[in-house]
Amino acid sequence: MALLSLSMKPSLPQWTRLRYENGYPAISTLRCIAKAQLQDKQSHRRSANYKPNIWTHDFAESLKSDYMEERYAERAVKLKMEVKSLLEKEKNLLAQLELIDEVGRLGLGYLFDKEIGQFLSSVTPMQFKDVGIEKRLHATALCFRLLRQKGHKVSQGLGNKLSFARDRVVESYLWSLGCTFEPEHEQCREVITKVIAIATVIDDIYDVYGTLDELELFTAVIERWDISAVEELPDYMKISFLATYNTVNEFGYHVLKEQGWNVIPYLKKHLTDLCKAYLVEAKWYHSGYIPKFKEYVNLASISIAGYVILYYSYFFLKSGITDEALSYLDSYPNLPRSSSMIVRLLDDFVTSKDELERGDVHKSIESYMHEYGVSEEVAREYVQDFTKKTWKKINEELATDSPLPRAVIDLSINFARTAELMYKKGDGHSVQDQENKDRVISLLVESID
Ligand code: 0FV
Ligand code: MN
Ligand code: MN
Ligand code: MN
Ligand code: MN
Repeated sequence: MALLSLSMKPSLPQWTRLRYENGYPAISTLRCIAKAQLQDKQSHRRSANYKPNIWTHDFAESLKSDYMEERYAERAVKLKMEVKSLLEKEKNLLAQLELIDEVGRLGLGYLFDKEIGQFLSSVTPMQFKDVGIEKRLHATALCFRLLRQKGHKVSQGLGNKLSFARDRVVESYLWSLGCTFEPEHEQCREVITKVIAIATVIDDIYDVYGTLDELELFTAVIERWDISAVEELPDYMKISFLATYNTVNEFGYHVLKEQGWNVIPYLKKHLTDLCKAYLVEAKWYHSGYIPKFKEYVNLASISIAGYVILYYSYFFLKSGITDEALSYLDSYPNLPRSSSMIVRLLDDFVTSKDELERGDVHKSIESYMHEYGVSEEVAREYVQDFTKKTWKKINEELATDSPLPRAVIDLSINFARTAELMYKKGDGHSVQDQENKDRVISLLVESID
């Protein structure tokens, strides 16, 4: 009855005498209506003129399988084992995906549900790096289809549009924990995590994915900080811009609410400086320009995102905002500069080989090699020595008066110390190998007994 709304007046044959109960037509009345409608329809039935069935009952009964004998059952078990071991042993990602696809197309996927499920849920974006560039799109598309067929929720997202970029929230959180570990700085850790996760994606846009025209546009849109400008961007940039815009404005909202300062213009300025530094590096790369060592490190101590991280942290360490500290920070002072420099050099030490192979600006080691015509070994020694000297500068800086609160000074030093950990044995931010996985698990997951 609830289905019949009061406004739905059934069209009734003239001879129907309506009887109502509680304001609705009574059941007997409705039956009467249905019967009348049925009789009405039966008078013009149609036929599709289908032919009689050719598959007679006798035919169906006569069918038999040649494969019912025991020897076939034994063979099937053996073949099943062979396919299982193929699924486990195949190391090549694309070959593995194609094998799963073929098994599925043969209608045999259900026999290997567990193995296929385990494999698909363990695939990571980094594995696609090992698939040759000419087959990568095919491998990615195939993986997406197989995941969806198996019922995994793969958002056409973000994952699809930004599949070129590193998704490193956990590692970003580890950085934040290294920068400041005290319980009361929880909010600051959240900010650092978000800033690093976002900077990692934006860095990949500038280094790997974007065309120079797109990068110019993105930099301009960040500088304008205008939501309507999002329409000018390609789709993958729209998502990155909106994530950045919303996150940074939310930071600003919190500071305004809790400390009474509108810091959005400062947050925006430092983010713009970061993007501008990314853009200069991209231009150097695309034009084939090899910077001099000093020219490179001056720019690259900005492009490591250290200023943004330290500047944003200042607002969330809750040690009080002052005009003096703000204008001091705006002048790119020594302490954040030195700690950013150390992070930059340590990063270059373990990432520049891959970066250059992939196509990127010459980093510290390579620009030193090029400028002075020395071997990689000599350049590495020089950069290592430069890192040590920068640590000494930090120590000197600690002995001088600073308008920065102690918490910001500690965080600046801890940022560089965290890089020593993250880049100790390779790229602990980007490469999720056993060593780096173990570090995350021992620091964040396992308890101390
Ligand atoms: C480092 O990656 C990275 F993830 C950056 C710059 C974003 C956040 C900052 C930190 C993790 C400190 P990558 O080696 O690709 O950076 P560069 O600047 O060398 O392209
Ligand atoms: Mn039909
Ligand atoms: Mn990069
Ligand atoms: Mn970069
Ligand atoms: Mn790097």
